[in-house]
Amino acid sequence: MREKSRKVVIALSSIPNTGKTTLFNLLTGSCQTTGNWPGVSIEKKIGRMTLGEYDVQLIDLPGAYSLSPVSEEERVVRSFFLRTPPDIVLNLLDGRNLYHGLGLTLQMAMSGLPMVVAVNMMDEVRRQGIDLDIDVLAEHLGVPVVPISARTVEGLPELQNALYQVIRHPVRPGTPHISFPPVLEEAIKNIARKIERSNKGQRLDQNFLALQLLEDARPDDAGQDDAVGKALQSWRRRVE
Ligand SMILES: Nc1nc2c(ncn2[C@@H]2O[C@H](COP(=O)(O)OP(=O)(O)OP(=O)(O)O)[C@@H](O)[C@H]2O)c(=O)[nH]1
Ligand SMILES: [Mg+2]
Repeated sequence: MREKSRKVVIALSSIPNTGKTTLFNLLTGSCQTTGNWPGVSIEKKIGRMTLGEYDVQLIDLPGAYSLSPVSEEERVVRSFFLRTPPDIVLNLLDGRNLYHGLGLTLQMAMSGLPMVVAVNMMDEVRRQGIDLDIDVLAEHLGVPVVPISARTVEGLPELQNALYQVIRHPVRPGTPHISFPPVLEEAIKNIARKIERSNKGQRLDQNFLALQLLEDARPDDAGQDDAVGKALQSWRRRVE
């Protein structure tokens, strides 16, 4: 963590329509700037907030179902994570339909970045009599999970406290291992090694970054060097 300046970047990420912007407004109040993401007409919102002694920059990402880019929003989110990984991910789930968002949550966990999960819409969850086991979710994901309602402000101090604790003690989520066909496993291992040597892996899990780069057609996506680019090209041919 950036101890000296005590500046921390937290990215707010989820599938569309889970309440990111509502929560973002709640957390950052009037300390916001808006612009556009590079090259697209999608709004970029950055806000400031204080957590204890930390000066936090909160980034409100567009909604994305996964990091495999299908929509323009997903391309923005993917490029953000690969090029400028934040210190912490605040992943939001809609408590009325948890499973819908868990695919992205899993990818976020695989990124290796420290993460806090907030289960939003708890007012509706309660009204509809939905039974959620937050502890089981936290146990499976290996990260703090906080039930909140961005509408009624329920759970806000608990969420702020969870974020503060993760800033102070950034635990990487236990990156879940997903088995791929042997050729893909080999490709990931090989590319991850090249990334490690090039020192451009930053805070991201190298296997995660290798898989992401392998998946996308543009090898220059994360500003990788030549050796990584070449490995990507040849492995992509073999995998295909
Ligand atoms: N009942 C209830 N509604 C909420 C809550 N949080 C947000 N909403 C509503 O959910 C809708 C979507 O909220 P947004 O904040 O725009 O969601 P978002 O994740 O930013 O959406 P995208 O940017 O399109 O991905 C809005 O109508 C909000 O008022 C909540 O805790 N409870
Ligand atoms: Mg939004």
